Amino acid sequence: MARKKIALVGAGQIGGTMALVLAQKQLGDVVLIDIAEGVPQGKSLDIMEGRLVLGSSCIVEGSNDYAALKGSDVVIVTAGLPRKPGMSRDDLLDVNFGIIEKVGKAIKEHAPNAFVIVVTNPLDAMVYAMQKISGLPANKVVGMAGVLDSARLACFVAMELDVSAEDVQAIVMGGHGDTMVGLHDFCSVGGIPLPQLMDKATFDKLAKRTAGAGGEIVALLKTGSAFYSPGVSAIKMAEAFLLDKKSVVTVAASLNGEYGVTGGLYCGVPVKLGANGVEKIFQVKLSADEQKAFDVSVAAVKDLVAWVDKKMA
Ligand code: A3D
Repeated sequence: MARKKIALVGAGQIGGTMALVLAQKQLGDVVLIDIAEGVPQGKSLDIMEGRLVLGSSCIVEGSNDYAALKGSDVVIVTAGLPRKPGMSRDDLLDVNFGIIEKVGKAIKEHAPNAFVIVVTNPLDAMVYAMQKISGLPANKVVGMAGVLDSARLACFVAMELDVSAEDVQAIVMGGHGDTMVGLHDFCSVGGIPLPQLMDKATFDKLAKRTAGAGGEIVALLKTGSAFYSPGVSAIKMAEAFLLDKKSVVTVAASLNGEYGVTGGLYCGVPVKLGANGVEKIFQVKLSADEQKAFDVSVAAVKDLVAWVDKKMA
């Protein structure tokens, strides 16, 4: 059986990280695509030359031509500008929409059967635009944010309790912005419900840090945003699709009535990811306060999507 093909559109910090991790995991052959001449070629050649040491036989190529998308099973899109200190994700809306428009048209032309994972910010609005522009079915177009936001919350819970991060289950729903909602009752540590180990006030502090975690890293790096953890989070989603894992993860998915959200608006909710993309959206029972916080988060996404709809009209 031929190897799977994974296209990474955007060969910057996240794209380069993902190419290396994909080669290590040998999930398929990789093509890095970017408008910057030489960058995708240079990064792919660098990884190719490390394959003996990595113990990998994957082919990693670089291109400046969207036609290289042809035959891709998975496309992960990070093309776009990252934040600089003081910027919110929403400040990227105008410039990154123009980029998603070009990439979405290219996916429609060259890779209409792919599973598409959008990482470009502002995430929920960009994945919504991608689905509309590419015309791909909504179950095959998702946004990466919940996997990362949940991993960040799990990290902070693990640090607070001095336990292994891999034993913490956490869930963050809503839009990928300051209004994202961490769910105390849905977290657990080695199977123990978190409320038995941590009071709500402490949890709320960690959930607040999670909502600002991207900005915390931007302020430290000064020249860009987080890339290692976003990269591995997107790969987890690609892996769920490629290996038909039926993984239960939080992703930005198209909602049509779930949680009272309509119109194909994208927002972070728990789903089952497998060979058919989003195979199920889980509708968990939220408390009145959680639902209220989720609604506020959805309203923030709606504002951005209204801008996108106007641009596409
Ligand atoms: P960066 O290292 O700047 O890489 C972006 C790459 O996109 C650059 O190499 C550009 O040349 C390339 N590019 C620009 N326009 C095009 C185009 N039309 N076609 C192809 N390539 C193009 O950024 P990064 O990798 O650090 O971040 C990429 C995006 O991910 C940004 O929008 C970030 O805000 C976003 N991001 C999202 C999360 C989430 O959790 C959702 C986390 C971190 C970063």
